[in-house]
Amino acid sequence: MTRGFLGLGSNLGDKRAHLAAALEALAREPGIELRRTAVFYRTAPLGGPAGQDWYLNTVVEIATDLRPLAVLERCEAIERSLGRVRIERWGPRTIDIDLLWFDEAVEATPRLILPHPRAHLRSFVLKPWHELEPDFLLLGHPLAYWLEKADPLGIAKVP
Ligand code: A4P
Ligand code: MG
Repeated sequence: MTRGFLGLGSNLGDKRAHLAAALEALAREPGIELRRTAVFYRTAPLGGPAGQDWYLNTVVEIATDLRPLAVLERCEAIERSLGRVRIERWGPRTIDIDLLWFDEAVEATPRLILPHPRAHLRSFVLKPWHELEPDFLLLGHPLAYWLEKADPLGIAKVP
């Protein structure tokens, strides 16, 4: 089994419900074992259109025998299934699922880059990830090292 981490984010509508639905879908997904979920963080939007709403972000640990590209495809299918139900046309996305890191996997195609090229720069990823696994080494450094250098975005744990 390969171990991996996924980052989830929602900034439209009932964000908590979208994250919960995505987590349920991941847990149901054949071939993917959802192991641990960090708490949800309310985070200030990084980039994107001005006036964009705040995000709810979290990170999960999974175990799988699927290849990373297959996991990406499953995650995209989950994004689509959630979006189809309730998204406005052309509106911001209800759920974004990023592959952050997979055991030893290094990929660099336009379709999939691993480890995720921006994960180490983003406190909305690093904070929940650090909570799940404080000793994890990303690109040779502990998450706390990256967290110190990351964007100083407003971030608050959601009770
Ligand atoms: N792709 C390549 N590597 C990966 C990977 N490791 N995981 C490709 C997921 N996708 C990967 O992604 C665009 C393309 O990246 C896909 O075709 C995929 O094959 P997308 O999810 O369709 O689009 P996106 O997420 O809007 O674009 P992008 O550039 O990935 O944006 P980010 O970096 O994900 O940023 N602020 C806060 N506070 N919280 C957030 O969650 N998220 C974003 C989106 C911006 N600001 C945010 C947050
Ligand atoms: Mg993305």
